[in-house]
Amino acid sequence: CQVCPKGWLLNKGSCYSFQVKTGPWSHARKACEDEHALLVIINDEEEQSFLGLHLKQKYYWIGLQDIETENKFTWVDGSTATYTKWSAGEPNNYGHGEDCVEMTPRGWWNDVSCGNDIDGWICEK
Ligand code: GN1
Ligand code: CA
Ligand code: CA
Repeated sequence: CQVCPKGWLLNKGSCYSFQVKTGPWSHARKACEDEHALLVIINDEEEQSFLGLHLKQKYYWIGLQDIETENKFTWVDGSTATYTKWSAGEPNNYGHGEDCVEMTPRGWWNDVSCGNDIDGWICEK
C-alpha cells in the first residue's frame, strides 16, 4: 500500500498537503516544488469532493492559471483544464486582471490576482 509523508492525506493514489501559510501564487507553486510536489491539479469531481472535506473555512491556491493567455486556464503540469468547478460568474478577470485560481471555503473556484496573499495552498504528489 502507498504511504504518504507525515501530515499528507492519501486519496486515490495521490498525497495532498493543505498548507496554511500566506503568500502569492508564485510562492505557493515554488513551495510545493520544494516538497517534490505540485500545486494541486484537480481532474474530476471525486478529487474535488475529497479536497472539499478538508478546507476548514479557508481559501487555498490551486495549480490553475491563465497568466500567459487570458481565459486559457492551464494547470501547472501544462495541461489545459477540462474539469472545472467555477463559482457562479467566475472566472471574471475582475478589476486589473485575475490570472490565478483559489479554492474558496465551500470548494468553488474563483480567479483572483496572483499577487494576493490568501490563507494557503494545496500541494499534491
Ligand atoms: C469579488 O465578492 P467577493 O469579494 O467574494 C468577485 C470575484 C473577485 C474578487 C476579488 C461576484 O469576490 O470575482 O475575484 O471580488 N466576485 C464577484 O477580490 O464579482
Ligand atoms: Ca485572467
Ligand atoms: Ca474572480
